[in-house]
Amino acid sequence: MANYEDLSKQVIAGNQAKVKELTQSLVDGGDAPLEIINQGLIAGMNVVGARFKNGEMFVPEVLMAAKSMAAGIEIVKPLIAAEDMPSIGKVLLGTVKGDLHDIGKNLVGMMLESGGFTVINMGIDISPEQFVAAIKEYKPDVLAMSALLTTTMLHMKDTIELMKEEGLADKVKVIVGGAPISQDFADEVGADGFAPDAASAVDLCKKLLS
Ligand code: B1M
Repeated sequence: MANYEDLSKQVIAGNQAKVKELTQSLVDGGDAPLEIINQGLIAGMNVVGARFKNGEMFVPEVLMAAKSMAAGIEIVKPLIAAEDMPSIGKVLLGTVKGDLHDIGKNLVGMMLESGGFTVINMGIDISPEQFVAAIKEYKPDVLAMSALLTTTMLHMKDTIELMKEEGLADKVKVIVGGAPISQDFADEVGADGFAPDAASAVDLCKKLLS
């Protein structure tokens, strides 16, 4: 008989096939979809987040775990009404204008989803105007911007300035991250927070929305 602990362990191990098998077995056994998500899939990902933060797990393993969790969610999702899908907030995510790096940004997105957030991932090379238009369209709780280049990180400031001009700055929390970004830089550009890694980004969003 499959159980939540086994499922969590397979998420942590990044074993997609096993996660699918155990999730399906729990579904067939009549377990509630939200219990499978919260007690099995998300519980496993929470362990991954903590281990990643402590340097006990590394990027490839975290990506495998996140993909495994997503594979489990895919099985359970059709059984849940859209409005019942657990979401603790909506995050609009993108890499800034002129910047094509997306590995870290996607990791942040996966960890946020694993942590219970709804994520709208806009992709790469997103201009301040595109961010602002998407804020108006999707009304997120948090705007999360990633930059990997010292030449592109200044677009974070441009985006925040444009949000201020459009009267959106008080409505949406802004977090920034990426290899060249620091807390000092975040303070300088007027962001609400900085996260050095994907797991910290989840904690930061939870803190900002609490
Ligand atoms: Co580029 N690149 N790259 N590159 N690249 C760097 C960033 C660089 C440091 C390499 C170097 O010179 N040592 C350097 C930047 C120098 C600088 O600006 N100071 C550099 C350069 C110069 C360039 C080009 C200009 C090279 C050229 O063409 N001459 C060019 C620029 C293209 C462009 O963007 N316009 C370029 C291109 C590329 C590739 C396309 C080849 C490829 C990107 C592929 C892709 O992303 N799909 C690439 C790669 C892979 C790298 C390195 C090697 C690795 C980046 C990476 O994915 N790291 C990188 C060197 C390095 O960082 N060691 C480098 C793994 C990833 C998990 O980490 O993205 O830091 P990272 O994300 C972390 C945290 O930063 C944080 O969480 C993640 C971990 O948990 N984080 C956030 C990230 N975003 C966050 C957002 C948050 C919170 C946390 O909240 C919103």
